[in-house]
Amino acid sequence: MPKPADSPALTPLEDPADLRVGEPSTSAAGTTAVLSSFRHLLTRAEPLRAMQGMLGLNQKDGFDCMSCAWPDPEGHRSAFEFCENGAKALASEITRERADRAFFAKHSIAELGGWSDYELDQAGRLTEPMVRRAGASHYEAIGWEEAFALAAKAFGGLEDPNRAIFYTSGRASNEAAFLWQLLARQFGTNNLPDCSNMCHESSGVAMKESVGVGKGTVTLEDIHQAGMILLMGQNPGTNHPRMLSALQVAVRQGAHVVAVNPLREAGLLGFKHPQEVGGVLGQATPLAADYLQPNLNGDMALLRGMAKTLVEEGLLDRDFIAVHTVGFELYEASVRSQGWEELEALSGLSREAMQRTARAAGERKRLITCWAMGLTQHRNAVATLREVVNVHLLLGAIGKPGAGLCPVRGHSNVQGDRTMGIFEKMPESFLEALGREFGFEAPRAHGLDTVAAIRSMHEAPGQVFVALGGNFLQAAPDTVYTAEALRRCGLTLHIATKLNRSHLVTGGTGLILPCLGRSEEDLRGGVPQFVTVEDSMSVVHASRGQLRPAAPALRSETAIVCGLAAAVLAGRSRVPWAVFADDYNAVRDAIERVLPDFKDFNERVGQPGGFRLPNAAGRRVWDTPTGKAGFHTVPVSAFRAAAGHLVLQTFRSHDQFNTTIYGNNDRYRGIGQGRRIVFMNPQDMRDRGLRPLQLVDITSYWSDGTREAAGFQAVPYEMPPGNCAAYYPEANVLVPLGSAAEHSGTPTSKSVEVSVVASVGTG
Ligand SMILES: Nc1nc2c(c(=O)[nH]1)N[C@H]1C(S)=C(S)[C@@H](COP(=O)(O)OP(=O)(O)OC[C@H]3O[C@@H](n4cnc5c(=O)[nH]c(N)nc54)[C@H](O)[C@@H]3O)O[C@H]1N2
Ligand SMILES: Nc1nc2c(c(=O)[nH]1)N[C@H]1C(S)=C(S)[C@@H](COP(=O)(O)OP(=O)(O)OC[C@H]3O[C@@H](n4cnc5c(=O)[nH]c(N)nc54)[C@H](O)[C@@H]3O)O[C@H]1N2
Ligand SMILES: [Mo]
Repeated sequence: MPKPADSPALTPLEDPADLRVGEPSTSAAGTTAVLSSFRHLLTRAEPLRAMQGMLGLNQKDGFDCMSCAWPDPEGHRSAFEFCENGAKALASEITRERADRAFFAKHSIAELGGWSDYELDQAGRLTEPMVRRAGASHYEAIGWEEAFALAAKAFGGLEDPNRAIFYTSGRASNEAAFLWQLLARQFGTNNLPDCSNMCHESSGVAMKESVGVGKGTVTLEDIHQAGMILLMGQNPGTNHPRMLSALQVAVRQGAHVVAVNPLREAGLLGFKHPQEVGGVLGQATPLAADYLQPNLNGDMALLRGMAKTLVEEGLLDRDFIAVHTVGFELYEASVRSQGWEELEALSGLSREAMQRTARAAGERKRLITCWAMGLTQHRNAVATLREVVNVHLLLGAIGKPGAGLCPVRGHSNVQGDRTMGIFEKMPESFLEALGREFGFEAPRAHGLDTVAAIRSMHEAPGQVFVALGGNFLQAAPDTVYTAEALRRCGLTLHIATKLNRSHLVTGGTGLILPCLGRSEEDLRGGVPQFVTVEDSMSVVHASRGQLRPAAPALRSETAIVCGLAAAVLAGRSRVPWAVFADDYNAVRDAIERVLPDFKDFNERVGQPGGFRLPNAAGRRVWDTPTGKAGFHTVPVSAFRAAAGHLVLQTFRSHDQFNTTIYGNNDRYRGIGQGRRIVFMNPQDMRDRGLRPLQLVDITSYWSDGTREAAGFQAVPYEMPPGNCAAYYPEANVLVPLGSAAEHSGTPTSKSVEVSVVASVGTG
């Protein structure tokens, strides 16, 4: 039976009787997706608002979809340029429900802790600043100026600026993010952990070292023209649905699509275009012509097997290798001497499958590899991604039409936030330019990333944690430890649109500052302002909110950051915070002076569709110490669990955006009304004597000890033996804080060693 969790930090249990399990789908989208879009919008928002919102989403004069970072098409855009999950994100933002002062007076923090994440989201939009004063059981309303003063007092009490932590989630606009990092650095710290630390950090590190840029090198046009597309560790049907239309175009123009995923995900198998007659009639365009199901973290071995085949069969672009690369001889020798048996054992794939994939790429040459969290959240993620690059270098498949590297970003502006300086170790050139523009000395010592910030808050009590968006508690690994870290802070402050569990685990004082959402009109002194974002393919464009704000007291993120900065830095700053709060053109002018790639920013971003930032690797210019692209030679590896244990990945259902839960279904995987699920190979279940839907307890193992999660149900699902999967954030209690990717520090959310046993008493 469901009972409140013993701590507000933990997600409550579910009633196991609710869970429904059916057959997984073999294609994504179609009319069911359209109906689901309308259902979410119309049940949650006023009909007129829903219609206005849908018409503004992703239009050139409208606002950027808040769901993912997939780019918008350049030419014609249909009147409904969004997907089912974009519609759910919009519905969650424009909901008619309000979490106002009456709501917080009625429900104590302890009571709210017993609510599910779904219920917390259903509470609706925040309407005015709220404070939880030390020892209080409830949040109460507080004025903006008083809230800023309270925050300023907490900052003022810190003995060292490095006791302040400025977290950023990737939905923040360029303008808000730029001012946020400026506030942090003027306060005196580079402590700017962000969601990227838990997301594509490994991609950035690997690509920067190998090819000199940390961003994807392809455009949407390249995807359309590709000869082969390798989709690795990604579930676009759920997480980047608009990508499916691009893949459909590519397939129709002859691209060979190969999916690499331990699970057979619907959106990789086929696509029913909801705006095409065939799609509406239920005809799916098959996407993946070949589907490889490796072990979790078996990808590096697969890629090494591909490289071995390319080298041994001479399927190489020798001119490219000679002109553009270093390190080929060493790499070549290493892959030649590599044995197939080890590659088969680590990947879980046959030698034949690896060779087949390599030959397909070798014949076509124009290879694009797309990837997301399935590659980035492992111990050897950086090495795996450098292996992706190795394969591309062998083929010369970078910096030419229809070929290149495509890390598919998550949050709609996570890439832009990095460009704006949200990074704990920005390069000297940026810090120097920032200091010059604003007349101060930016701190140079590297700051804390997400994992280091959690440790720091845990070890040294009394710190100040402030967050520009996001849900730090639920996004971070090891929920129990992270909750304790937050509780030990003097102040926790969240700039947010919606209530979430992070707001329920506060430091001595807790503040929630409510902001406008992307869809909402942002008037400053009567003048409408717009913000800018950068998509996964480096296109910077404007986003103009159009709807009436959810409540009159809401302020824009940009204005809140300015208000906070003015209070915290008081007389110490020469930045015109009040001017910036009311004139985002002035912010963009300052950005232009700090970042050379943003020349004529206001003018260029005013053009429909915006502009693309330069990408050196995309032009075969290598911004590396050697001036060349580098082969990277390290021994092949894969994460393995001890005998009797399994490797667990934590992933997303179809009804969530990260920690925001829109519903309890996962339609494409055939799941209804349940999230506390562990998907297991049927034989692994039999070996443990587990019946379908049986209640189980999961224990995770790491060198620092074990962690437990109770009240999960085992669901048989086709995947290689030895692997299993559970939803994020429910399973985050199991992810060890100490287990982070080498060189990037990303928590290894896709390789957690676990044991799964029947719950006591449920035999
Ligand atoms: N609707 C919706 N859209 C979103 C999000 C959302 O939550 N909801 N989140 C956004 C964000 S921030 C991000 S980062 C992206 C996330 O987008 P994804 O990376 O697609 O998200 P995950 O659900 O984590 O899916 C990981 C996929 O990789 C596979 N996988 C896991 N481990 C491995 C592995 O070792 N090897 C291989 N080959 N495959 C593996 C899983 O089976 C799963 O299909 O989506 C963004 N868009
Ligand atoms: N186990 C496990 N953990 C993971 C992952 C995983 O795959 N497995 N994935 C990781 C990844 S890829 C990511 S990106 C992180 C995500 O980590 P975060 O970015 O911290 O989390 P979100 O769930 O995206 O944040 C949702 C909250 O953002 C706020 N919000 C929404 N819109 C706005 C807005 O417009 N402005 C402001 N200021 N606030 C807004 C709302 O209050 C909402 O509750 O989680 C990581 N954690
Ligand atoms: Mo992400």
